Amino acid sequence: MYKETYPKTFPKGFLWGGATAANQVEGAWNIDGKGMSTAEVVQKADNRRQMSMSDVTQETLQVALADTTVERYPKRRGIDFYHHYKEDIALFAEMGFKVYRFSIAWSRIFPKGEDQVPNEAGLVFYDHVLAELAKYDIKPLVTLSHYEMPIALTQKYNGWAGRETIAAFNRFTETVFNRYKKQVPYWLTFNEINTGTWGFHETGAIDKGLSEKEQLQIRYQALHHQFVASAIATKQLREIDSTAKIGSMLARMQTYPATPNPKDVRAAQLADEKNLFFTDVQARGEYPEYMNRFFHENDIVIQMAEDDQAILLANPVDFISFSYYMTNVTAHDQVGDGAGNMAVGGRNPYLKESDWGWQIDPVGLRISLNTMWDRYRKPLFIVENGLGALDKLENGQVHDQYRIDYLRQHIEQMKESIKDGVDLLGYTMWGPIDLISFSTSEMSKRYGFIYVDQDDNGEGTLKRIKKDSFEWYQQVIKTNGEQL
Ligand code: BGP
Repeated sequence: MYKETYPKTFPKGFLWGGATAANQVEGAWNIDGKGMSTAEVVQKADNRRQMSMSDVTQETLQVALADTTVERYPKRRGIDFYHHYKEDIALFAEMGFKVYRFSIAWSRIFPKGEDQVPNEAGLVFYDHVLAELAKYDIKPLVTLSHYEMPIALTQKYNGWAGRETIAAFNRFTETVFNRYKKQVPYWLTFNEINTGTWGFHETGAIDKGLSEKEQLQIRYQALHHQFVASAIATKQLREIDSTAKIGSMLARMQTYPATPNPKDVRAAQLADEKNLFFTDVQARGEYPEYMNRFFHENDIVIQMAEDDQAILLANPVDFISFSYYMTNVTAHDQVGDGAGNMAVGGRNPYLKESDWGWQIDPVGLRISLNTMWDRYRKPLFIVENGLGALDKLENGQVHDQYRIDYLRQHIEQMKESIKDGVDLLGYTMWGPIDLISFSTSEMSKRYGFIYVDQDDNGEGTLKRIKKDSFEWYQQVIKTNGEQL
């Protein structure tokens, strides 16, 4: 029997592709009826490599609302995918993509969050994107909320801190499920939902200046509202399009103990529990006891409506997706856990790091895959992974061997996990085309197989240029991961 099933490799139909988010590529922030989104009030910080996306205050919000400059707010500009989507999707098709992960900008469909009728022009844009993907037989994987929401909901309800936002979101989800049913086989509700513990970019709630305790209270309450909204969306999708699948999305960060001291091992376990808490709720349908204990010990009170728990329990996700960039190290006496800034965990002497200090750990991907498969027994989907680097364009070429090496090493580990028995649906590397960085709002932190001619000041022709890695990934897909 063992001989019949081994050696395993990537299954037939494995979904190879790439992932982007509306606010990092589309641009066209005030075109065709679009409203302003939370991502578009985040200023570019000068001369700062690491910038907190949770820096928005009432004051900076007022400045941003009145400001129409695009240079100061690069996510308003993106890489103008709004007008280049045909060209970009053709390039994805040329690489052989089986799947493309993108997000729908909620503020294109409901510009003010609670409009009487959806904005038809916004819906039409995604009709076109879907039609273009269908032309090449590329399956869409759509994120419903990727680090943005209509800013009007922040102004009215303090984003997800307000329970009213659940109804607004589920009107949006019902609208897009009805509009795009039978065209989208895979949906995700909230991108990297666990980063809601870091603040504004995920919760849309301004809590700058409050005490740490008050912030925790607001953030976990906002997250509870997202859990409920996600479960309601799951229910809606099952009624509207029973063949489509819906998943959760976690920024997976495995934490290692700094030493074999059992206290350090326990500290690492705790850090890991706090990471997996989110998928525990979304996959199992209930709050785990270790978090109830954490809330109790930290005086956090989650306000729940009467049937919230029943809604969660009745609507767990079909599959679990996650992003994977790095691992962390912790010790029982370490101050803080690095949350709020991905690059500030303990250092691991066995790992190299990227130019932005993200520790590169391919084996950690296998550990994460195996851990999550053991824990949930639901199909997994890697929906982000990649290397942000400072590429050099010379004579019209970018020689990015470092990117090829990074991706190859991670894909090798995926293969090992599949041999270990993990059910892996697919792999959408992050940023197949260069885009605006989430955490720094820079253009120069590049991930793509396709170079975009634009600098940090928004100067450039926006011309798309294939890097060396373009052909490499094309080969990977063509051979279904055999030729790495
Ligand atoms: C994830 C986000 C993406 C993305 C990626 C890389 O956390 O889901 O939106 O951008 O990280 O991060 P960065 O752009 O900060 O390098």
